[in-house]
Parts: sequence; C-alpha cells; structure tokens
Amino acid sequence: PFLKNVISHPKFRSGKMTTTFIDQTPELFKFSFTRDRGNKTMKYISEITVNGFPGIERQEKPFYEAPRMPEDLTEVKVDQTAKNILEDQGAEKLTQWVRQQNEVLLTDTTFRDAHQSLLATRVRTQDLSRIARQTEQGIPQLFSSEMWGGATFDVSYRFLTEDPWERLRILRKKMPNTLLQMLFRGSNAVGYSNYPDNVLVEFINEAAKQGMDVFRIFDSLNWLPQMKKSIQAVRDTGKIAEAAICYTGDINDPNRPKYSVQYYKDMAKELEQLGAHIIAIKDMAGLLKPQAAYRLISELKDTVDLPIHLHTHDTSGNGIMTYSEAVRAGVDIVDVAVSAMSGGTSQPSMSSLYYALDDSERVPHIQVENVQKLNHYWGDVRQYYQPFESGLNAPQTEVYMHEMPGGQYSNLQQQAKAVGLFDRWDEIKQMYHQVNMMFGDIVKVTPSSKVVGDMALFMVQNDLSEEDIYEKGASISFPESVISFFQGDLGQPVGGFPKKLQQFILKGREPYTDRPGAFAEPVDFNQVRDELAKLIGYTPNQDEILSYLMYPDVFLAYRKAYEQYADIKVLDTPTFFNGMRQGEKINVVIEKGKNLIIRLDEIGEPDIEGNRTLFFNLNGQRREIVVKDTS
Ligand code: 3PY
Ligand code: ZN
Repeated sequence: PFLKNVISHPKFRSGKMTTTFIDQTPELFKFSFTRDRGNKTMKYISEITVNGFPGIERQEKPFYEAPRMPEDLTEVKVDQTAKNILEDQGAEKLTQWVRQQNEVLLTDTTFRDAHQSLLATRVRTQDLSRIARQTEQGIPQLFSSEMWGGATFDVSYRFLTEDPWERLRILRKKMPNTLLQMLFRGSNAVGYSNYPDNVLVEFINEAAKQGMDVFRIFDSLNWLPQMKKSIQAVRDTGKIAEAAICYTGDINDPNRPKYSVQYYKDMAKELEQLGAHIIAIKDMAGLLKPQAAYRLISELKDTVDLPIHLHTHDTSGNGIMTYSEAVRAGVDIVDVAVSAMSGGTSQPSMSSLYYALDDSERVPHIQVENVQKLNHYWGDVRQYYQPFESGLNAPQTEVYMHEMPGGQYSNLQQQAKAVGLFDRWDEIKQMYHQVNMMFGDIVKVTPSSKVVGDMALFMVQNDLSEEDIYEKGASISFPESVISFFQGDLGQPVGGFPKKLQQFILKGREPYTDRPGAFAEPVDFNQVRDELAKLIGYTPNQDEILSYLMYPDVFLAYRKAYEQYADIKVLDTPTFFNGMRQGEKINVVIEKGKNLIIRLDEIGEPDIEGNRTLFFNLNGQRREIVVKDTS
C-alpha cells in the first residue's frame, strides 16, 4: 500500500519529486493507520467471537432490531434550564431558584445508578451518547442527569475497556444545557479506599473542569470529617456541593433508636454549616417508608434552609408512594429513571411519578409523552445487556430486613455464586442482617456495605454463628476488609465500634480514631506523571494520572487492552459482547468519515495448537486473524 500511495501521488506522477518527498508527505503513511486500526478491531472481534466475553456465558449472537430512536419529540421551550442558571448566576442563586419552584424537580439517574443497580453498571458510552441529545431536547426541565461516579468509573475501565473521562466529555458536549451530576464517595472519591486530600481535591477540580456540575458527596459511615474536604473543594470550583445523608434503619421504629429523626436533623444542620448547597437523603437500600418520608422531609425542611433532594431505590415496590409523601412534605428534587430502566433495585419510574402526581399542584413540568418515547429506546437497548440482569423482577420487601443497598444485591449474589454458596443465598441475606447488628448497626453503602457482605459470606461459608465468633474469635482469621474496617480505615461508625468484637478482630493492634486521610502523604503529581509516562510510553494527562492513582492495576490493564485492540467503544454493543456471526457485515465508524466495513467470511477449525483463523473482508480487502481457542 505504501508503494501504491507513492506511485499514485500527484507530485510523484508530475515528476516534481525531490529527495525529501517522502519525509514531507505524511499522507503516504495513511494506509498504516486504517490498516492497523482495522487489524486491532478484528483482533478484538475474533477473540470475542471465538472465546466469548469474559464473565458471561458464551452464547450465539442474538438478532436485535435497531433501537427505536425518538424521532418526533414534542418540542419543549424553556426560558432557562438549571444549568443555564448555574452558569449565569452561580451556585447560590441556583439553590434559591430550586427552593422557589413549586413543582417537584427531577434528577434522571438512567445514565448511572439505574444501570449500576439493574445491569451491573455495564451500559456503554455509545448507548448513552446516542440518546443524550434527545434526552436533553425531550426533557430540558430536568434538574440534572446523574451520569457519572459511583461504580461507573472503575467498571468502565475494567469491563468495558472505556475511558470514563471520555464518557464525561462526550455527554457534556451532547447535553450542554443539562446539569451533569455524579456520585462522589467522600474520602474514597470513586474508589473503595481512602485517598490523600490533594488527590481528592485534584479529582474534583479535574471533573469540574471537564464538565461536572453537581457532586453528591457521601461518606459510607455518615462520618462528617470524611466529607468536609470534598464539600469545600467543590465549593471552590463554583459547582454544586450536594452533601448526602445516608438513610438507614427506620425513624418510625422505636426499636431502632440509633437512627432517629433527630440524628438526621443534626447531621443536616452540620452539613449546612460545612457549606453544602443541597442536602440529599441517600436512601441507598430503599428503606424509607412513605410515612417516614413525610415525617423526615417535613422536619428537615424546618431544620435547614437548603433544598432537599431525595434518592431512593424501588426494591420494596413502595418507591412511588414514598416519593408521593415526600412531595407532599415539600421535597425539592427526587431521583427517578426512565421507566424501562426503573423499578426493582433501581430508582422509581419518572413517568409513573408523573401520573401519580398528575392532578396535584406539584406535578413535575415534563412532557410525559417525550419520556415515553425515550423509554422505547431504553426498552430496546436493555435487551443488549440481558446477561447482566440480576433476575430480580418483582418487589422484594425483605429488603426491610436485610437492608442491602440496591447496587449490592446482585453483586453479593455473584460473589456467593463464585464461592459455591448460591444455594444458601437466603441464609446469606439473613446473615447480612445479623452481621450488621453485630457490627453495632452501621450505615451500609459502598464501601462499608462490602465489609458487611464479606463477613456474612465468610460466616456462612465457614458455618460460623454469632456465638462461634465470640467463643472462638481470638483464633479466627477474619477477611481483610473486616480487619481494615475495625482498624478504622473507613472512618468511625455512628456510636463507635463494638469493643469486644474489635479486640478479637484486631488481635491486639491499636485502631485509629482519626481521619485516615489526615495521615496520608500528599501525592507528588510530577513524580507520578514521570512514573506513569515510563509505564505507558507517553506523557499522561492529569485525568489519566488521577485514574492511575486510584486504580493503578486497572488503569494499566486498560492501557494494555487499548494498545492491543484500539478504541473499541466504537463497536456496536451486540458485537462488543458477542462478536460476529459467520457471513455478517458490520460498519464501524471510527471517526467522522472514517469507516471500517468488516465482513466475517469464515471461522476456521482449530489447528493442532488450538488456534483458529478467522477470514475477514475489511473495506474490500481480504484479512486473516488468528486467535487461540480457549473455550
Ligand atoms: C456507589 O457508591 O456506587 C453507590 O451507588 C452507593 O449507593
Ligand atoms: Zn443509589
């Protein structure tokens, strides 16, 4: 192809070629880009076609209809969106505006928590990006779109071979007039352990710079010292610091006095003093019952002068009723999802809430017919992700007993399966509750929920009862995450640790009582930049440095996969998860105007070493790719 490029070049043909012609004519090398890119893409497709996608059962690629795009959305005119107000008038004015609205405002979680809770966080940037513009056009009245943070950050790298920062940039571009919102785990940022303060601040600055507007900050034990830095850092960027109170227990249950209305009111007051712009009630397991919602929201509205934003999960099936009571009590914003991505362990449905409030004066100002059109798209796209469904397709009221967060349920189920305990799942749920009580009734949300889950699995696996733990505790080696929790690595739980259990677990070691981040050395970003540059072969951007600091192995594995397969986020989702059928032809748009037309002609039989040759046609040229069949 190089020679062909030279011979056909006008300069060469006109005889005006000099000795520097090759050096000065970069287009002569163009062939190698497309060809290299094509080879890498076909390599990925071949791997998946032959060996299947890691972690899901190998299946014949299903036939899907193209997702229905909402072509004829009702045009909606709004004077100004929440995003416009933030941009033009700043954070304080925006919160005032929120409080002045009579209708309840909505945050759409379809792009983050909904798929984190229903589909193991696996929804790809391409499927979000394709509907982003229409979402903004169809429902511009949204308070915000939650589309980043929580588990999406590491899952993007780990399982989707995608850069989460790029997702942020893409959605920012497609939704210029919508507030983008993320879930931020306080001192754990978007990870599972504590990071030095300067990493948290730098992460917030970078996210704000790339377009994040609303940071929902929580601590997995509701421990304020772990939230303080992040709240301040967000304020310093001029964006919205939404401080979350994790809701657990039941304020109306006299047997659970630890998490009383007073407890939540005190915390809200303290968060207000720390500079929060909005108070979120983060009901991560969906435990807030309707009457309790009315009581809690009413009392919080009387306690603080900030907007109240309520987040719940519909696991019990009572989500809409809870919202309806919260709306009656004056809640300012609630979290909902497009209905095909709602219900169960996800958020309640946006259109259901609309109709529930249809004849009330606080009905959200949205074009419900547009929401229904967006819903067709999501109904179709959800099918792509069928292998990641939890199978939980009916209300589960036992959540009031085990209190497992919506996002943890299917995860822990998978963990149980992996250690051969799937048939004892009912016991594990019961044990989860028991462990929570043994630990002193703690707030359970990432990462503290993982500690409770690990301990529950450990006890069921080793047939240990609560009595066994107290009797033989000194000789038991506990799971790593449990030791770390009792050491104080995640911070201090409400009311402190149960002392006796802590002694068994730490076996004489002294726990911390201070904030772990206070001891962490600040990171030297220049030094990390140099270290990473050596590992990846180019000078990394600040966002790459931050990813590497939080997830060193995951980030390097992602880079390696990227080198091997190039940018595979451009593949359509069925091909990404299932590869290609023999005889199938796909069109991969690698950038505007640059397409790879790939046809898979034949999958060869394995040779003596188990290698298979796949015969492709790439943009009209015959190509062969060899992969080892490990299936
Ligand atoms: C997360 O931290 O990922 C959560 O969604 C917690 O609810
Ligand atoms: Zn949630």
